[in-house]
Amino acid sequence: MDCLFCKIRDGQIPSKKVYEDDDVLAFHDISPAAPVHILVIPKKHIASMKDASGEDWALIGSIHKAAQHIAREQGIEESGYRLVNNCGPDSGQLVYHIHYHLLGGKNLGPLVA
Ligand code: D5M
Repeated sequence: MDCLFCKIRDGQIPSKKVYEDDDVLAFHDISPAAPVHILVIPKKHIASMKDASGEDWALIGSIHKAAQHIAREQGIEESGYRLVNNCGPDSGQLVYHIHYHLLGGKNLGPLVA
């Protein structure tokens, strides 16, 4: 399977890791849209949110838990942050391995300008 984030998970492509546990990995986005821009992914390959089912929902919870932890470590817990998942073409999803964008470190403004 030719998946960019599986290759990052497997260390075949370098990344700046900020968090890892048995189920979840997080690393800096290569093209940051905010002072803090971290991608939080399940280690399991799930292409998109529309493909999640069954035991995957526990993984989604683990991603949110990891994001809370990372936000605290990054010092953006009090100022606030945004946790975004893109699903499918209209969302602009580019990498088909579920990921959440953790964005913060500035006032992000309204979601849709
Ligand atoms: O977001 C996919 C995100 O993945 C986008 O913000 C760029 C990021 N990206 C692409 N390649 C890399 C590497 N190699 N390291 C880190 N981040 C990367 P989407 O929601 O699919 O549009």
